[in-house]
Amino acid sequence: SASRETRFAALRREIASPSLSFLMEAHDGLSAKIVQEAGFRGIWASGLTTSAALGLRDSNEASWTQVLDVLEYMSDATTLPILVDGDTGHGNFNNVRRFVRKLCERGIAGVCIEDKLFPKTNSFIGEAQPLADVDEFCGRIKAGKDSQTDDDFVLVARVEALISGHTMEEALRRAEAYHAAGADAILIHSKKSNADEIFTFAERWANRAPLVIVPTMYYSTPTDLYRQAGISTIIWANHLLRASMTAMRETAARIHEDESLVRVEGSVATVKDIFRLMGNAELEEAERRYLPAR
Ligand code: SPV
Ligand code: MG
Repeated sequence: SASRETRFAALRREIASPSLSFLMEAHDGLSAKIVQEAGFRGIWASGLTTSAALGLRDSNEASWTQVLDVLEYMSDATTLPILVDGDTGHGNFNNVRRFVRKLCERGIAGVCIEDKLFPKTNSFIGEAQPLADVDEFCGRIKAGKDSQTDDDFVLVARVEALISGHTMEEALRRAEAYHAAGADAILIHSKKSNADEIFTFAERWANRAPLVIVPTMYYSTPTDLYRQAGISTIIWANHLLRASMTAMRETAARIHEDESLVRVEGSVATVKDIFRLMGNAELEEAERRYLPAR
């Protein structure tokens, strides 16, 4: 039954199914709960926003075990499958192996690794970032797949060729190599302000494996066009962190200026809402069951 489907199987189904799926960014337990409450069926644990929520840059400043700790809070906070942004895999094939084993232990349903070098730099910074050697990156993919302890664990290989200024041919060559190495899906990334190169890639890729996209920079393209192009999964990659930055800034500025809470009270979540979202009702029930009656 659906209630017994593992999170690994749920993510695999989202990515493998012919219908368009959506993963919404979260970066901690609270935002993970909000993604589930909104009705999404999966979470993108973004490296950019998980880092930023810790006050760090998207440059592997958080160690991989610190990322794992955040993922555990996110996983405990929801029943949704999580695709984690594994950056470059935190090193070579051997680091990928250990990372994948630890993800599987904690019920994290999948990982995306990108074909760059450790320490990574965010794709939207600078030009012509160096790419990993294709064969070396294929080793990372194989090592990751050989290390998964659940058959449904999903490994997405992310192609940075277009971002780094390489040709469409190079992007396709890399995607084909990563697919042959065992990747379950290909994330083709672009930083153009329109989706032209995404559509060209999708057409030439012709569904050899599911395609995942991240329309952060080409945000104005209508979603139905991705459906028609046969895209598997869209990642809304950073918008809860960005929304919270705006809300926190406005609220902090208003309180600072007014030396009063009067103007913010009506526009912030209530304290009761916090109790509800964190499941305080369950604790009260458990107290009745487990604490001696008074
Ligand atoms: C992230 O959310 O960390 C990503 C997507 O990797 S991007 O910022 O577009 O590289
Ligand atoms: Mg990232």
